[in-house]
Amino acid sequence: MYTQRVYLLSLFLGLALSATHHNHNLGGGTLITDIVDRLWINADINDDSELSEPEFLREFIDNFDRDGQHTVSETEFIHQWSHSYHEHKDFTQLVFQHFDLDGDGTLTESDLHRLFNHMDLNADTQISKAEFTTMMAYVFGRLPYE
Ligand SMILES: [Ca+2]
Ligand SMILES: [Ca+2]
Ligand SMILES: [Ca+2]
Repeated sequence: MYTQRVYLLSLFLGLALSATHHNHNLGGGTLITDIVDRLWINADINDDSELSEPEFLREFIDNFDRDGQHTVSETEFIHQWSHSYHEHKDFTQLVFQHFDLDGDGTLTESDLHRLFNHMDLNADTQISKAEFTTMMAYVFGRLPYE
């Protein structure tokens, strides 16, 4: 009886672990969809379930920029992102590298303008939750498995 219970428990844990992998779990029960939900609450100022470019710039430049230079360093980004969304540092670094399109180590309006157009898959000048989730899942897919 005891052996059977241990067997069932390990079977359950094995299933739970493989399920979390498929659900893009980032530790502490955080899923990409949770991050996008939280981001929307912060960034979607007019509450229309879409991110306009001004909303997007406001969220990632004004909100992340701590020294008022209107640019965001990797340190500022990791600090604010882990504070607002989750603390998986490897993933946060990949998100930063994905956002920093010209690869100079700083996020500027020019990076985010280009990123916005990349993410806007249906070219309606708005980022939907689905478009944002697609981008996040793409970045997550680049995370090396531990
Ligand atoms: Ca909006
Ligand atoms: Ca840059
Ligand atoms: Ca769109």
